[in-house]
Amino acid sequence: MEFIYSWRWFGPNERIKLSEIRQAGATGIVSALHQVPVGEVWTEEAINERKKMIEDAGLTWEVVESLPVSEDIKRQTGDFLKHIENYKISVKNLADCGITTICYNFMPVLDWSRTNLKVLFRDGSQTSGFQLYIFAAFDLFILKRDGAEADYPSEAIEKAGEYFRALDNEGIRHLKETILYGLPGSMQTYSLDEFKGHLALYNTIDREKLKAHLSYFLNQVVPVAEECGVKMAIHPDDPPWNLLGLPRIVSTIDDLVEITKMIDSPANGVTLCTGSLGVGHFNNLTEITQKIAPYIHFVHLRNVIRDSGLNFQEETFFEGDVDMVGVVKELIKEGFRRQQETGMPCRFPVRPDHGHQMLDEIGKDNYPGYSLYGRMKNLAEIKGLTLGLISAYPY
Ligand code: DNO
Repeated sequence: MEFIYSWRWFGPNERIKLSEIRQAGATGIVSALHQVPVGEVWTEEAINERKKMIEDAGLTWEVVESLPVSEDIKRQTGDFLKHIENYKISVKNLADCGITTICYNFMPVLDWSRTNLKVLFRDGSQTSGFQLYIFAAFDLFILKRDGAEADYPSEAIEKAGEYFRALDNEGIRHLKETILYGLPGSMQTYSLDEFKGHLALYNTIDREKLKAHLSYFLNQVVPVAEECGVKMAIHPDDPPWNLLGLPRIVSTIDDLVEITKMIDSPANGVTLCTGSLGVGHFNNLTEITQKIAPYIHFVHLRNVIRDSGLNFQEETFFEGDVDMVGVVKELIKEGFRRQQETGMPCRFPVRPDHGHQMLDEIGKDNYPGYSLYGRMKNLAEIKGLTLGLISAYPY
């Protein structure tokens, strides 16, 4: 069994170039056509154009992250039927162009969320973090969401008040931007009013309803994916709990198991993201990996520290609450199991996820977390760990 050492590239407008990614040690690219509006078809022509760029640089493109699911599909409003039909066409087009795996998420409105995108790390590099009281300060005093008090423990509310009172206008603007920033995935930045409007559209959608919408989507799209040999891989929520009254349904082992049962198909799978799931103190990543192993089609590896008060910070690869060795061992066991079952080589696409901002990249512009050096370091650690553990198999 082997891993495809991959790297997320946002396309030709990104500062980090394919030639640098190749030197960083990746062979596979994970990319998306961010220029296509959500809900529209990815044409074969546009896919092939991106593919050619990647292959001309000596790399391969097998994984898409993400083929985005529109808000209409998540809410079942407006053009959702049209968007689902378009999604199916995009899946077919991607398959025809040689893509094997499609990562997507089902998080309403926001993709991943942080309260600080430039935490000064103990070694002088920068990382990102989430403090519940800071998030509460945004929710209670900037967004002023109805009923927000009920979502936070009283200590967090008290600390949020102190924190907010000490902020000047610049501090308020910065917090607002950090939370509403179009983080990669959604790529959308909202004004406060637009954001409120989007939240309001979920007023009548609770977890059960959102799950029903995901199930409907999967029952439409997965058969198409199965027929053309593509694997769908849902990305977990980051962080894995409800935010701002929005339901999140891909957060725990129970959620993941439930999703794999929404439609029984080899094409209905999961992206194992150790960071997103790992910030939940209730999630044990080794156990999760073991339990859902047959459904894992794509892997994001990064480490985090978290506490039971829903605070967390991104860590270096081996120093954190996620047992990377334990997780990778489970993946390798699964890889060998698949080989046994199918008689075919198993290749797991894996990528470093967010890296620290470090060395002379501090102050340079890139999507938060998507640094060159920090990810290069993580990729080297991933390679060493996986190759060592593969050679030590069986355990
Ligand atoms: C953050 C990423 C997410 C992820 C999407 C997948 O860095 O892990 O933005 O790409 O949620 O759809």
